[in-house]
Amino acid sequence: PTCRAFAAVDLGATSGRVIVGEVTGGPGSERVELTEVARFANEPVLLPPTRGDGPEVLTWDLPALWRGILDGLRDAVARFGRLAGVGIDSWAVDYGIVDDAGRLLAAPVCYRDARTTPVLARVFDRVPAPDQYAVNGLQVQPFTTAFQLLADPVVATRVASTPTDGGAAAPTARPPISDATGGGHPAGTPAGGARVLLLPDLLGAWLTGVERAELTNASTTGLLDAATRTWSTDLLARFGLPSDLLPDLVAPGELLGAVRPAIAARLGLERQATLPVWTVGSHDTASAVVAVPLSTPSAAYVSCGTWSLVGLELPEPVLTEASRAANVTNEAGVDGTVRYLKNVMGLWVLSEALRWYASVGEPVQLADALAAARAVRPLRTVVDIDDATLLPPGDMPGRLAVLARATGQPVPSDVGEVVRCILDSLALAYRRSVREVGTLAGREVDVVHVVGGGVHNADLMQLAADALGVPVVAGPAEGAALGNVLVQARAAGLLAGTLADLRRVVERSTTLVTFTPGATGGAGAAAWDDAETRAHGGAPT
Ligand code: LRH
Repeated sequence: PTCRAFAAVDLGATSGRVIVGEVTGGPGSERVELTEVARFANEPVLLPPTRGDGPEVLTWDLPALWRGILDGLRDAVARFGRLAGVGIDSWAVDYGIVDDAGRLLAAPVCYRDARTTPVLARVFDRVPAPDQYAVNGLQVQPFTTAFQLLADPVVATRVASTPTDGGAAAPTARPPISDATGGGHPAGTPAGGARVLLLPDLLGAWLTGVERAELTNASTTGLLDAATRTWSTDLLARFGLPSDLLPDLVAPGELLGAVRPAIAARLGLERQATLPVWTVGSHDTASAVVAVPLSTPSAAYVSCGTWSLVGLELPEPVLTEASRAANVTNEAGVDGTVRYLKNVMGLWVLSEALRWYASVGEPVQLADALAAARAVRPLRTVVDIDDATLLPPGDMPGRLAVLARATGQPVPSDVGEVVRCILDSLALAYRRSVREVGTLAGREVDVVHVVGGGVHNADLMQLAADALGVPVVAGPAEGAALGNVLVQARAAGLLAGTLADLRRVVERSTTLVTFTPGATGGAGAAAWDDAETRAHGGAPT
């Protein structure tokens, strides 16, 4: 019989998973059944310099991830006998650089590291934000790949070593944007065979020996033209980056290559000749959006995990000045769609707060923290959860206290008050973001779908419904893995049709739970309006 089991490698910023999705049922009634085969921690580590007093660098433990992936795939093969494919997705923007022989030059740096700060001070003078947005349609975040590359000493020493007089990118020999780059690149300076590979592309190249840049994740680099969906040679030149630093693009749903024989042997693949690696929406959010059971253009989504990505699926990018000013991003989705969305800081703030309590000797379980939060007065203290101080790892309760004081609100002082503040503030940000994207895209949102691990947090789902004032439909929880499997299965010919057809498979495969505004007597519209004012330092009304 045909093999119908696909392995999704889904890497999140706090854990990685290998999940097998089996396609069952006949044409028109297919379902996908997910089995979690492996789950492994993903914890970045601070690496100090060996000399001087430079900062420690927050670095991904890539060898541990690679080990987790191979062990997981081996378990998947052992359990399912054969696999019809592998697809890889992960968080966006981060990358490894390989040399002309394909050897990794340094451990990839975590996007929460502060290394881009000096670059950010200069990059917008050189390439004004409106010029960037007009081409890439991308939100401004300190961790955008382009800014990381400009702060990367590997780019400086291995890639940018050709001294130049400034060339086309800097006609008057102005200093480079980056401290790191030796002298900037004239457009077209070769990268000496070095290549930047986003993490899923790097892992895919390790598995297959084929170097490509998958499109959805490429759209988070700041270097992709949002309209043409090709690398922007113009932006590369203006940033002073070599034009051949990036590999050729590939769309999701293609055959990347076959797993190399040496690795196949390690996976115990005796029962099959080859194992294909399919390209999927390798940006986890792109795969998650595939699995959102959207049924109308007026439906919005929240991909709720470490981040909360709040937005709409659109046929075309919105590149207006108003959209740029609101920092709404146009990221590439599967099948030519646009993920028009806002990054909300997400459950990171909660998980990092709990990690902080544990680190100071006051460990608390999530369930107990949520129970304590339930007992706190609704909307007691609300902050702008997207405040930049909440991005790096550290003392979340302390940072929330600073934000509370700055806006003249009661300081959340125990676990319950801190967690209540986080959940209320997240729901408030969903409300603000859904309104913003709806207005800018000209859509009146009447239902919001939530996918990702956050759907297990019923308190947050009800708060979201209360804040948004429209029904919230929660599920599936493993959105990214399911979207990953769906795109593989379609590429392999086991599913057919458009995203709408794939979403019917999602509906058949998942139990969705609807949360109705006010169902548990939560705060009403006026209270959320008032909270919005307070979160930004306005007096309560
Ligand atoms: C979510 C995510 C998000 C990016 C961020 C870096 O995991 O991929 O879409 O903005 O991580």
